[in-house]
Amino acid sequence: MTILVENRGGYRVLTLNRPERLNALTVEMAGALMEALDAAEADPKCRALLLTGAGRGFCAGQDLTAIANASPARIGALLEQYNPLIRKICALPIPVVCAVNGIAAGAGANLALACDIVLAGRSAGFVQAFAKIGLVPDCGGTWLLPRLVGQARARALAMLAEPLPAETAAEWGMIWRTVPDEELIAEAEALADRLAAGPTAALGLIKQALDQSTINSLDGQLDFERDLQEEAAENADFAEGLRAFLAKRPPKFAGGR
Ligand code: LHQ
Repeated sequence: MTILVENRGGYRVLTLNRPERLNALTVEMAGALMEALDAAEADPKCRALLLTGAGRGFCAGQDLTAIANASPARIGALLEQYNPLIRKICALPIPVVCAVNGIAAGAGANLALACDIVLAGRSAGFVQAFAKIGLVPDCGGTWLLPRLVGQARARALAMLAEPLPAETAAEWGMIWRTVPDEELIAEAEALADRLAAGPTAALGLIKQALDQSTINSLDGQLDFERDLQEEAAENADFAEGLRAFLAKRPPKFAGGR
């Protein structure tokens, strides 16, 4: 199985599982990941996701052995398999944590960056490997990178295709933070668990608001926030949050979407 799915009550762990190839992506794997994302979305009990990789790497991007003789049209067509994954992760109404357990290269780097909160082991790294083989960053890299780290750093990362240590990625604001390698999975699980106990509908609306901010004017965004706030306030978790605050106790969010 190229994607492992583990149900942990409130959240699910999805593990890219081709460790002998540093979890390089294939069409079959993209299909399995898409199925797992769809299943998570359809299950109201699944309130967060954790994405990670098996073995010493997170994901080495497209499996290059699988495209050795591919025509340019086939290369383009392959992205029709990968793009829906990025769209789906960004549009999922639940938070997605990524635990980058080793090198994240090419499409693998951008798959990680599409997640909501990215943790990385201290020895992990990110490489926009595309230019090394004469390709262009894909899977949202040219959109995500300049927004995360600014144009100057995005251009150098994309054109030089040099590995960026996870620590630097965190300093630059490309990811949330690094943790010692041996603590990565426990930290990521604790984070997913915490998010899964959160006000799920509001967390989904927060994703929407931040995404929309990239295309809205301040004026438009203020209106959008007002509408989302009304929607959040209609959810029982808002009433519970208020009650808990006033009673000076921790909230117990039901997480209805
Ligand atoms: C791999 C791969 C790999 C196959 C390591 N494929 N075997 C493009 C085209 C079309 C549509 C879709 O999207 C894309 C987007 C892309 O993602 S293009 C970019 C593809 N990725 C790369 O160019 C990265 C290639 N890999 C590397 O540069 C290195 O392997 C990195 C820096 C990731 C890791 O280096 P090391 O830690 O030194 O490991 P390694 O190179 O020894 O790799 C371990 C094994 O995994 C090795 O196999 P072997 O049989 O020798 O043990 C590699 O051949 C294999 N592997 N990446 N992408």
